[in-house]
Amino acid sequence: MKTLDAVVVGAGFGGLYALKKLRDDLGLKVLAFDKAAGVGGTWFWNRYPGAMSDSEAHVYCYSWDDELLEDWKFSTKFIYQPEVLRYLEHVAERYRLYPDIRLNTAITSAVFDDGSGRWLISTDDGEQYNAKYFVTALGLLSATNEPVIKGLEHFTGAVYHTSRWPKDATVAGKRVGVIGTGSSGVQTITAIAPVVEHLTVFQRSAQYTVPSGQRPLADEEVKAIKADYKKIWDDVRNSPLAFGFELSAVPTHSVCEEEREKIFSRAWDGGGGFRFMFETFSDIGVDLEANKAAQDFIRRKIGEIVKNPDTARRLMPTELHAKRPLCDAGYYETFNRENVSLVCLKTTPIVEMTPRGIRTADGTEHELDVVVLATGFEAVDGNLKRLDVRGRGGLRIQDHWKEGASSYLSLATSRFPNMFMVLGPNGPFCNLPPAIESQVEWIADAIGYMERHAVETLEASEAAEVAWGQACQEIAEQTLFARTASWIFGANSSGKKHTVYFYMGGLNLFRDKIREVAASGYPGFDLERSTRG
Ligand code: FAD
Ligand code: NA7
Repeated sequence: MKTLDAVVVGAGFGGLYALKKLRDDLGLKVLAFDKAAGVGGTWFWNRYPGAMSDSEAHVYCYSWDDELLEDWKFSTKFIYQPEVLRYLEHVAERYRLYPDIRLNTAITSAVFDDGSGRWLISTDDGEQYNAKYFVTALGLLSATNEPVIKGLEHFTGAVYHTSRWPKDATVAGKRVGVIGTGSSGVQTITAIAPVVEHLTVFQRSAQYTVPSGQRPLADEEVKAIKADYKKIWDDVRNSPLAFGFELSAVPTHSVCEEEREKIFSRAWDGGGGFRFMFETFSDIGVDLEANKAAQDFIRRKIGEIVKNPDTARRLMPTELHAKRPLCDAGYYETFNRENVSLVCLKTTPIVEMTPRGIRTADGTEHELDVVVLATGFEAVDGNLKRLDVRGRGGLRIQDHWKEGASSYLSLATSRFPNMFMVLGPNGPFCNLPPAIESQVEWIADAIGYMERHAVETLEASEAAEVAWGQACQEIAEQTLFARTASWIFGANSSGKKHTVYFYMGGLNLFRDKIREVAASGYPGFDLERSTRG
């Protein structure tokens, strides 16, 4: 058994920064583990064609080192997967993190030992570690959601989940079926349609998506952003969504119809799903009539773009526009291509997979060479629940969270002392790198405090956890997101509890809250001090 101060799991945005903070700022003996063969997390795994951030490049990065910010070379409005991956590899290289990262190594169990007050951690290569701190940075969109489809094993073609896309996968010239039309599906469909022989899209829910407006950035634009970076990051950290633009303060129906149309059209032409939802008007996410105006605008656009009226109708969502907003590189236009067809699973569900393809309820066998599962993730708590994690008295995390995942401030959960979560349940719903930074910095500060004050264990109290969960629930209920089935509320994968998984009060207020807790000696946490020495 090897002895460490801390174990970090995950080597994406969260894990890399946690390793750096704990090792370099606190001087702890730390190792980070990732089951992936490289660093990058999300951006290591999601290599599907068209994979791209929908946060704008200049705010989809770390902000804690001015030199790193200066060196960050982005040349487009949004960033494609290979570029984000290169960035994170560069970070690992630049801060000499690799020697303390064990790749291709999954943590299989983490058990809190009540006697010693330490975590006993096992890996799939048979090693065991003993550490005071256990920091999870397992990702909130990382545990794949694999649909259960009868006969999947009989299919003789290839099956790829978007987030496990093999490096050598080819779809060019093939008959491809894509199941799922969330962000990953929309990006994949739009990217592969021009190169495949035939594309069949299996749509469960029609989607609201707007153009991304992806474009190259001129050198001058990048220079101007960099010159203004201090203010940009101050604004990001002090804004609810942290996406680097100002949220509208104008209610949808405070302007006349003509003006409304103009504002929506400008946002459509400028691009960006979050901008369309939050920069146009202040109430699309909370007011039914406002939401309907946004829905109607997008439905009208679908009607204008898609030439076949029946296809257009089937692509038009009828639900609220209140899932994570999507943006695309010509998604609706894709359905004007002769080699693309649309199957609506609500009217003709998949019955089974056959050796040759997918059979739907109308009896059609859709012959395919490749099936792409763009079916998303068991979001937020998926990876933690797939691990054997046990807290005080051997309590399994699965049992602790049987009524739904919970946390205090998304950072910790009761009965799991010294376990800190980056992007744990009920964390801020926003552009994620600034949320990750805020959380990692809080965790490092808390651990630093423990080290300085001889605190053996820091543990969220049950009461604080319950109160935080209720606060998150109350805030979420004021939004329309709570009334729409999506991964944000755990409604996308079977067997998952539909409940609140995010703090929708904004990153700015979240940061205020966690700062205040740290500054006032960690109320809501039980601290056990050392009786030794
Ligand atoms: P991840 O990057 O998910 O890293 C978690 C790591 O934990 C993984 O590498 C995984 O292999 C590892 N791991 C899990 N279990 C174990 C185990 N048992 N043992 C060892 N290792 C383990 N967010 C935004 O804010 N803006 C965007 O534009 C955006 N675009 C996205 C696009 C896609 C396609 C996806 C899937 C997500 C996107 N996200 C976006 C969310 C994205 O996940 C976060 O922005 C961020 O990358 C999360 O970093 P992380 O370090 O917390 O987790
Ligand atoms: P999402 O947004 O969860 O989308 C998954 C899609 O797959 C969505 O259209 C689902 O339909 C569909 N789905 C899920 N399960 C099934 C089954 N069993 N059968 C048919 N269709 C299914 O995941 P993404 O990967 O696209 O995006 C996740 C986030 O990553 C995204 O928001 C970005 O932040 C990056 P549904 O709409 O639920 O009816």
